[in-house]
Amino acid sequence: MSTKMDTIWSKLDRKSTAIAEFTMRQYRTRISTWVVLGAATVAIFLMLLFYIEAMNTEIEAIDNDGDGLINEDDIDWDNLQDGVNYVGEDDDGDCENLDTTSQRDGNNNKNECDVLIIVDTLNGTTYIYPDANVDEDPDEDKYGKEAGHRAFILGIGKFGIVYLLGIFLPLFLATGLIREEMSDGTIHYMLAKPIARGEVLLYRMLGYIGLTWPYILGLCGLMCLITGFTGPGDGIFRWSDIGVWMTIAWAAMLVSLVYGTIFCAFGIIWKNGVILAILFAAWELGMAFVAILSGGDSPIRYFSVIGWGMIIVDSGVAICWPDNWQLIQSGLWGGGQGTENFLGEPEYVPLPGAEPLDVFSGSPNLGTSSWLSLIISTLVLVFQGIMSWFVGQSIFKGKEVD
Ligand SMILES: [Ca+2]
Ligand SMILES: [Ca+2]
Ligand SMILES: [Ca+2]
Ligand SMILES: [Ca+2]
Repeated sequence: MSTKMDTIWSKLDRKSTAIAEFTMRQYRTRISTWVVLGAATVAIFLMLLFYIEAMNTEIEAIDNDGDGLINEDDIDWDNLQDGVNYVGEDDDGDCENLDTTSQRDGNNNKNECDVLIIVDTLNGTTYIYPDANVDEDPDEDKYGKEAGHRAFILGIGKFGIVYLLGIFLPLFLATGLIREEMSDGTIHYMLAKPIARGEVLLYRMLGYIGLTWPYILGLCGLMCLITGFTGPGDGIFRWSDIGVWMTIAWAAMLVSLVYGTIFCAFGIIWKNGVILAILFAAWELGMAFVAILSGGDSPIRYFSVIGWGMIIVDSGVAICWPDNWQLIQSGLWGGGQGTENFLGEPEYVPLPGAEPLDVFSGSPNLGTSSWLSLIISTLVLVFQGIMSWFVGQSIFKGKEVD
C-alpha cells in the first residue's frame, strides 16, 4: 500500500515539478520577465524616495493655541478603551493656573485639567471634551512623522503593492501562460503525456507563483528594512512594522495568484484575453477606491478580489498597530482648535499626516476579531483562486488545440 502511494506521489511530483520548472525556466530566459520585474521595482523605489525625503524634512511647528509658546503641550493620550476615558495632561500648567475649579474642569467630570473621551466602537464614533488649555499645542513634527510614516506604508502597501503590483505582474506574466503555448503549438508537448488539462493549468500557475511570490516577499522585506530604519521612533528599528509588511506581502501574494488564474483563463478563452484582463483590472481599481475611501464600510467591496486583500492588510494593522485609530483620532482633533460648522459641530484643524493616515487606514470590519478577519479573508481569496482554476480548466478542456 505504502509503495503504491509512493509511486503515485512520485509520479504526481515528477509531472508537477517538470511543468512548474519548465515554466520557471521559460520566465528566466525571457527578457520580458526581467523588464516587468525591473519596472515594478523601479516604480516602487521611486515612491520610496519621496518617503525618505519627507522623513528627513522637518515639519514646521505651529502655535496651535496662539499663546506665543510653541508645542508646549503635546497630546498625552494612552490606551483609549471603548466607553469613557479620562486622559490628557497639562504639560505647561496653563490649565492648572486657572483661577476657579469650574474653569479647570470645563468638561465637568470632577477631574481637573484632563480630556474626556467617549469612544463608541460599535458606531465608530469618538467624542472629545477637553478642559481648557489641555493638550492644546501638540508637536507637529513628532506627530507628522509618525502619521506620515504609517500613511506611506499603507498607501504604497495597499495601492502600490497589493493592487498595482497584484494586477501588473499577472497581466504580463500569467495571461499568456496557456495562451502562448496554444498559439505556438508547444502545448502539445505538455499534453503529450497522459495528464489532465486542469493539472497543466495548476502546474503552470505553480511555476508562476514560484517566480512572483519570492519577488513580492523580497520587495516587501526590503521596503520593511528601509522604512524600519528610516522611520521615526525611539528605537533603531521599527519592529512593530514587520507584521504590517508581512500582511501586505501576504495580501499581494494571494491577490496576484487570484488575478493570475483569472487572467490565464481569459487567455484560454480568447487570444486577446489581455483586453478582458484590463477590463477586469478597471473593475478592481474601482473596488480598490471603494475599499479605501469607505474606510472599510462598503459591502460592495466583497464582490471583488482587492477588497479582501485590503481586509488582510487592515487586520494586520489592527494586530500590529493597535494604537493606530487612537493616533488618527488625536491627529484629527489636533489640540481642539478650530471653528464650528453651520450645524454647531466642531471643525478641528488636523495635524499634518492625520488625514492621509485616516484615508489609508480601514477597519477590517467583518464583525470578528482581527485574527479571524485575517483568516476569513485569506480563505475567501484561496476560494476565489480555486474557483478561477476550476472555471479555467473547464474552458481549457473544451478548447480544440490544433
Ligand atoms: Ca502654544
Ligand atoms: Ca504645535
Ligand atoms: Ca475635567
Ligand atoms: Ca496646557
